[in-house]
Amino acid sequence: MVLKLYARKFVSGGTAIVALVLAEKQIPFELIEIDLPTNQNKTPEHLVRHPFGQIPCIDDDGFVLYESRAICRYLCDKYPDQGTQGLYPTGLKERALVEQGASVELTDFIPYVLQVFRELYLKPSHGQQTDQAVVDQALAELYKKLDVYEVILGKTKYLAGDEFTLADLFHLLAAPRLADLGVDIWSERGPNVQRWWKDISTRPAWLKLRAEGVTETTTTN
Ligand SMILES: N[C@@H](CCC(=O)N[C@@H](CS)C(=O)NCC(=O)O)C(=O)O
Repeated sequence: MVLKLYARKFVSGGTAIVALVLAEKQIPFELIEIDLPTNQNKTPEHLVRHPFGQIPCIDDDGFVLYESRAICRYLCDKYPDQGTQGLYPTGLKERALVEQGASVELTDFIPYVLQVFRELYLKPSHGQQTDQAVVDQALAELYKKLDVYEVILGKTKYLAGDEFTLADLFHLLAAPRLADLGVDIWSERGPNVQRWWKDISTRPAWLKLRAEGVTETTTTN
């Protein structure tokens, strides 16, 4: 049975990275659209799939999984020999380096992006006022972290070595949100960070996804 992706067509957040792994790995899937504005993510039926009432989640022939980064890892492990290779290497040290980079994304990168997103998007859309001081502080902290990325990326092409891996790919989760808010965190960063960001954010599969939205493919090409 073809894998079911419960998500939105709109490329954003966790859906963005899961859809990108599906595209990079050329995995057929059916898109079951969950509409957030009408709270389809909070129905009893969806809460069985995702107890936090969120998207994305998958149903792979009865195996249900939520949390976008966990889904990406699962898909890479399940389909090692198709599509883009090396996203989640199996060698002990290679994988440890990917997990190191993935932890950095989760603890040193995305929390600051989410603070900015909360202030500039979520609060205004709930009638609350943006606290510009919080935005400025979050961006200042983020830039200090990206200065460290600059050092790392001066030594290797990507975060976990010289191959594109999930450690890099997970950073794309933030990209649509920042772009939609008109927040450019990249262009004044160091040359290595700029080179890396340009490289990962212009991958053909990512550009196609951004242009077309999440588009299911139920057969292998
Ligand atoms: N940590 C989760 C976050 C999922 C998440 O925040 N999903 C958002 C959409 S991008 C959502 O479902 N929001 C609705 C809600 O939380 O009620 C993941 O990476 O999958």
